[in-house]
Amino acid sequence: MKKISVIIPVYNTEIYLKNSINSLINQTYSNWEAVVINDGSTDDSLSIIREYEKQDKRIKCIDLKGNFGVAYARNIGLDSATGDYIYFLDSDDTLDQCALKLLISNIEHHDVIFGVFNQKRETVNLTLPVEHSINYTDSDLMFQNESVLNKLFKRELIEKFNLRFNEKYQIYSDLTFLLPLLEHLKSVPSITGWMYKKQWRIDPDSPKSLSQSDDVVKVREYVVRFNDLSVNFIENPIILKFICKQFASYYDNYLLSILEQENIREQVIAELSTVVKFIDTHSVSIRGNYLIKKELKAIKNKNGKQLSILLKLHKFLRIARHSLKGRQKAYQTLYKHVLTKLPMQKKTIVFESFLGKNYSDSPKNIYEYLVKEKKDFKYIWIFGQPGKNIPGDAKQVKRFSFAYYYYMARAKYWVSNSRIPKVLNKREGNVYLQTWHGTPLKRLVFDMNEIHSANPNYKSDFYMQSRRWDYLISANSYSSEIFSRAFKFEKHMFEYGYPRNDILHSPNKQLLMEKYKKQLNIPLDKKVILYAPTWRDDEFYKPGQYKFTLRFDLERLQRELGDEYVVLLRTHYFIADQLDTEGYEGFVFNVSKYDDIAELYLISDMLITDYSSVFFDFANLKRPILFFTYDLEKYRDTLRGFYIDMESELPGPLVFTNDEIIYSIKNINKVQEQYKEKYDEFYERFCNWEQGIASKRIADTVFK
Ligand code: C2G
Repeated sequence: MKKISVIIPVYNTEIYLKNSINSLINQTYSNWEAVVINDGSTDDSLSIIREYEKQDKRIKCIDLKGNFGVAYARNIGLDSATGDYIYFLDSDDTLDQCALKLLISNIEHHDVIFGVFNQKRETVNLTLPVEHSINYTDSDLMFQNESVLNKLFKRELIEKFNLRFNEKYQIYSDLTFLLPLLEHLKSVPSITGWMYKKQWRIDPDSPKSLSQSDDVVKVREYVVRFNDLSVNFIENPIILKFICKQFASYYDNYLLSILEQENIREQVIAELSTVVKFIDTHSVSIRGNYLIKKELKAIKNKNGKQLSILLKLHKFLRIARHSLKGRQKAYQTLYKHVLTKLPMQKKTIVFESFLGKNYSDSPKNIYEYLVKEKKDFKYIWIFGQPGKNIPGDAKQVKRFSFAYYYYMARAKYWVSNSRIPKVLNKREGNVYLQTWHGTPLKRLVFDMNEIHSANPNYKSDFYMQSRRWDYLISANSYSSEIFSRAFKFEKHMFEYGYPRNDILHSPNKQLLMEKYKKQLNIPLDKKVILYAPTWRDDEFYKPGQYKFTLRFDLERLQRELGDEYVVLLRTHYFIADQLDTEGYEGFVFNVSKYDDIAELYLISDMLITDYSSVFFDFANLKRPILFFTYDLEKYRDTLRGFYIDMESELPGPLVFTNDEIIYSIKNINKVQEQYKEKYDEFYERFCNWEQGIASKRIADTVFK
């Protein structure tokens, strides 16, 4: 077995480093050594490396005692590597468990082999045998991304060409290592299959990576490097042509967007003009359309005015091309460039609850308060399926239709209980009331360590979307503290309880209960058990569509409890699976599609849930609650982690089997007695802000 030296430069990556090194330790190919170079980190990175060094003798730590840059750190790594092959890994990135095995078993007699990056930013989980294919490509492809990552080099090759990184450059040093190989390598094998996952540091917490450096600094270094290379290789037409072509794609992929920033445009033009002049005088023809050629000419002549006109035209064409990609893209383009530029409708409020799935939750109560008070506003409700029977004269609009984008763009007010899609940037003057949808039990966003959900960019997306919120509603002081931290929310928090719970304190409770029971055809002489579980982050078909398996033994429940009770089954709005209740008509009612769960609370004598926030709301009624937590360990220890101790702080017992459920229901009075004290404490802690007037207090403040 040949040995691979994996060179890992580290600078302040304590939050990613463990994942990165673990991904190496988990490799199916075991003959590797890691040379981990600490480049003067000021965080905890060094002690993390030292810890790994102690545990695994394949890991060697070199502490540079200062910050010398990634090029220097990698060179030091090369000097002390002893393997037959060299592989570079960045200390925030991770490898699929089969990465090294795939590379080494396919390199054969070649000097280099490379793999592709995981561009889609999805978590990879390859297992052997892996679906991959080997291509033998023109070596250009291996140089185009100008990166040494995910390439396995024979060490002999590195020695033969004395390959080193030029330490003059902070950001763009990789190409200086690779360039000497350009003429030597004719055809290089590459492997498809995502084996290297780049960490995108968009979370506000993460220290920025080198590629996220200041734009002007980046351009300046690029230009210096271009000039250096063009001088060094002036006699070498192949390399000259290559660096000119690279400049063209750098322009297209990066510089174009930089030049759109007016505040730095002049500086960037000044930097770039020498490069364009060079390309021109050496008459290298570079790829690019007519406009790009005109733009480069304007840059060469330092003609900022002309460049600005050309860039506008270019942008317009790009937008037009983008909007031709489908109806949604066209609407989004219109939203961004046209609809949000129309005058704002100062008296329009858009409401949405649970992503348009139903007419419910705090947005509903706030809306109904405004309607009842005959306030002078125009109301829009967003639904997946409009045509609902709702009070007032709100216009119902289909989510993602043209009208949706139109009203989202023009309305001054947005009221929503969950996130609004990323593409809908908030326009200036818009006021966004985020009602949120529950007191948290499960850890939220920035309090979560790892993300198991279908969207691996959950944290960064959430951060971006929540910056738009102007107001947030909190139902208790416990929530306020968590929301400020876990959402990084610093604006105004309303602390009057949840508008959605106003109904639970309504003086007309009794009348309403009868009305809703009748509407659902529930026999008035039967007691009602509501089962409302939550969703599981790791059980999904695709984002927003989760699986759920019912663990209730309906047959037994009916046999043992059917004379006295009926059961309402209510899945979470993320659940795509339909529950099969055939044969249990009259005993089981599937209310998963019922609009507002608060009305179900009202008619229920008892709640069974798991880790859903529903119990915080239901507790307002002071009725018994059971917790059917058959997967407690997984949920608590792997998926989310909880804010409160399920074993000691809940207002009801944890039950794990159908036996226990039936026993507890049959002895519900005893259960209530046992939990009386805990229930009172719980009520005091989580429900004592609720007075039934949250909708009024909030609406009167926000909508003027
Ligand atoms: N809900 C429902 N039916 C269920 C579960 C939940 O109608 N079976 C509604 C309730 O209004 C509940 C809300 O959706 O309060 C949120 O559901 P959770 O199960 O708590 O899960 P989640 O959507 O992840 O929100 O701070 C709250 C958390 O973010 C939880």
